[in-house]
Amino acid sequence: MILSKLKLKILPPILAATFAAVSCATYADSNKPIRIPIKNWSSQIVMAHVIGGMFESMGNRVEYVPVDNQASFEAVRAGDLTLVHEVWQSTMQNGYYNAMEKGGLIDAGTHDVVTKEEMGVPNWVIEKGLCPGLPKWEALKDCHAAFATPDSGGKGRWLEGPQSWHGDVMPNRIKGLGLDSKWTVKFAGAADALWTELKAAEKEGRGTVIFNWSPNFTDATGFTFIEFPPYSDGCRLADGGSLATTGCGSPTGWLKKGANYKFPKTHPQAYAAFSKLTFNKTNIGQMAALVDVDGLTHADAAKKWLSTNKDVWMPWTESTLGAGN
Ligand code: TMO
Repeated sequence: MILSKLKLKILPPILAATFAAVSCATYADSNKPIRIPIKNWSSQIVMAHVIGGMFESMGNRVEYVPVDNQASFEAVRAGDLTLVHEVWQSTMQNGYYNAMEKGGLIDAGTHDVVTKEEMGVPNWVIEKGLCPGLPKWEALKDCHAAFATPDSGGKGRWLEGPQSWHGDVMPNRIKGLGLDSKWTVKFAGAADALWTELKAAEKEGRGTVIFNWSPNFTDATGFTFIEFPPYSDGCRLADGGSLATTGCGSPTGWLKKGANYKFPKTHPQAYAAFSKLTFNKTNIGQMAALVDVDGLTHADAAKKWLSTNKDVWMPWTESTLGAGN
């Protein structure tokens, strides 16, 4: 049914309102599910369900898709995933920008936070004097014995995250710093193993060095990143660096979102909300803590976060509903 402009002018108000709603439907989201990645650290998984819950509140359908972190950017490019919502600059910018350059992945904005992914110690390790001189890295030259574990062959142990997170960055770091005769790197099977190690080391009163990141729940519990030589572009072996430079620390960085280039067309309302949303350090720390401190499942943590933070997220979904009128 096509009404001429003339007829539209004389429509009774109620019919005009109906007509406006119909024309608004032109801008409605597709009922195809929005495909959201599930990775292997808590804030990412909770945030996936938070964003999915926001989309559902707008009438959209969502699907959660378990993916390998580094493969996820290519999957967004190819359209197998609709979006990525936690792109950490220091470990993921290569995959993100490669997918953008090939075409198919678009920048969907930046969270309101500064990120860091680095080796460090719980504050009580410093308070107990287990490695005098921390957080400066040079302190590691003399204190390795207090950080030995049954699997470390007498060396101090760094417990890295799963190898799929950063490959050989930390083993190369130890070599670059000339610490490989005193320290060794072990990879955790999953993020949970890092938090188990924090609890076990505290109980046993032994030193521990683990990989960690911020924002995370440990921002509130007390964790200190070790200060390594400053990062510079290309310092890491994988980026063309040498043994002389690969001792560099991790850079601070941004936390970005990305989407398949079709998302704004297939789901204009959901895309508008997704591009507007930006979580801060408190929001992200809470999402992790609901699981890693309070013991909720990821899905329940997201429900709880959504119900207690309506003032944070509703402006992003409400301001898009009715857009296009
Ligand atoms: C990718 N991560 C935030 C776990 O370092």
